[in-house]
Amino acid sequence: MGIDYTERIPNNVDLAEDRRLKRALESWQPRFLQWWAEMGPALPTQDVYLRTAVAVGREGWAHFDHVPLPEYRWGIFLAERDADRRIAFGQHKGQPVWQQVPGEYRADLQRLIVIQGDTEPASVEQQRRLGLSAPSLYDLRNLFQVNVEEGRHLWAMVYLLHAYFGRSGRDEAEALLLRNSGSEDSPRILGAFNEETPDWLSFFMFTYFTDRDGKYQLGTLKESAFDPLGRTCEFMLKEEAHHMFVGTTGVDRVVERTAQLMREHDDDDVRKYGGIPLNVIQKYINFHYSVSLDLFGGETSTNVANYYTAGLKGRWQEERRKDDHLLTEAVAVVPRIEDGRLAEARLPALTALNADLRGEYVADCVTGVNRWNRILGSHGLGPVLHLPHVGFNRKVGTFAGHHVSPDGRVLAQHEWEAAAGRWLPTAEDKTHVLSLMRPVYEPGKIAAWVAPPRSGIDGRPFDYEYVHL
Ligand code: BYC
Ligand code: FE
Ligand code: FE
Repeated sequence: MGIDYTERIPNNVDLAEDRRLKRALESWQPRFLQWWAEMGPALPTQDVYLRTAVAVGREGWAHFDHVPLPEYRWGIFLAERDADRRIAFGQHKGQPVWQQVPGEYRADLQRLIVIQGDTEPASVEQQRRLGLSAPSLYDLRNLFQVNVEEGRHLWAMVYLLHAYFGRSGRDEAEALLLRNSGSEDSPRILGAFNEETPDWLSFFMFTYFTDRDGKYQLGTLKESAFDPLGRTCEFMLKEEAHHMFVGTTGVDRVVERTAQLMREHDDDDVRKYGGIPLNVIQKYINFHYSVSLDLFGGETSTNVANYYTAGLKGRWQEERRKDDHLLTEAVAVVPRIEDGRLAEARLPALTALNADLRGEYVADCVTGVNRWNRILGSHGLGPVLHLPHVGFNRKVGTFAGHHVSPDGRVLAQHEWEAAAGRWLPTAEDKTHVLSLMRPVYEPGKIAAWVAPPRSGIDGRPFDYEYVHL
């Protein structure tokens, strides 16, 4: 089905056929736009070179053009329906997927959708001020592209809430605009989404590590027996690939620039040459990785076991797994702390599914670190960058309340306090990084702390006017 752009809300869900739903969403739309005006990008711009979805299939799904940000066509785009699709796991395995929400799973499904929906506008709020210090027009454009798509991901969840959850769904859709990142009274739901993203190194780390949690969570919701959720997540994942790209290549370019400066001056402390030292990059990795690990929930969780058995949330690449997809007998090994030491526990695999997904995520994160070390290697440096132990700096799950060093030793409180500044960004590190954040808005120019990208967007050169201020 094509996307209907003649409607006030572009969509491929036949919104025109459902007047009540259309009216409800059209009354939410101005509230969304008001939220965008108040909490979205703080830098005023004329227009931005953005991609907009024009189809949901494999080929040529996006169209690029200069668009004034508030006129971006946020819409509702679900991946194509597969009429033969069957539930791939859990107690309803083999049955046709659901086009409606079964009464007994209503509360759980709504909760998953609300948690997913809450993260999307949260990230826009966190990134609100970054436009004021963009290192280039190319980067500024990528920031705004990520922002409009996170806004669209909010639309994706709000559509489900309005279309399938009645009154309480509409109330939750309203509440998604009322909680705010970092707010004292009504914060966002998950920890990482109340942290600050005050500088561009944080932004690149966030899009690498935290958007990547999004990729894995969406991957599990894509498997859902509730077909509209599965289809909406499938299309979101397509957009998500660009967010991963921004993070991966963003950190690449910081590492590249740091390596150049280290070689040029034969000095590790590149601060005096306007760069970001490797040990500071490592601390930012440690921070963003550990808060993102918290997003997977506890290593043992009855919530996740129930979601799986009910068919609401599957595993990463569920259909490629070679087991019974029920996990009633299976056992998994998860880390834990026992008598002040790291140990392992054997548990029913069903209750360990958060740890299973986290394992997939960690393996993916390793590829980024390898890549950054290869960049260092090409300058005759390193490898020095690494991921800290999964127990490092954790607030959720088995490691919460313990102190674990990056190399995996359980520490006493005083040992942690004495060493934390070597592992996590200090006030001094943050001040230095912030001091480098001065906007560069001239086409083809770039800030001194980051290397230019290898190529532009949509075949355009780096010096293209991606944003008109
Ligand atoms: N912060 O049973 P447990 C994205 C709560 S990112 C605060 O282990 P469960 C994006 C938990 O809710 C992807 N609270 O948790 C990225 C539970 O509360 P209750 C977002 C937390 O349910 C970048 C209690 O602690 N999508 O898309 O197994 C930019 C016990 O926990 C946290 C999803 O997360 C935390 N970090 O798993 C833009 C998918 N962690 O029940 C967008 C939907 C746990 O005691 N969510 N708690 O009140 C889920 O699948 C699950 O809710 C979670 C938690 C994986 C988050
Ligand atoms: Fe998203
Ligand atoms: Fe994203």
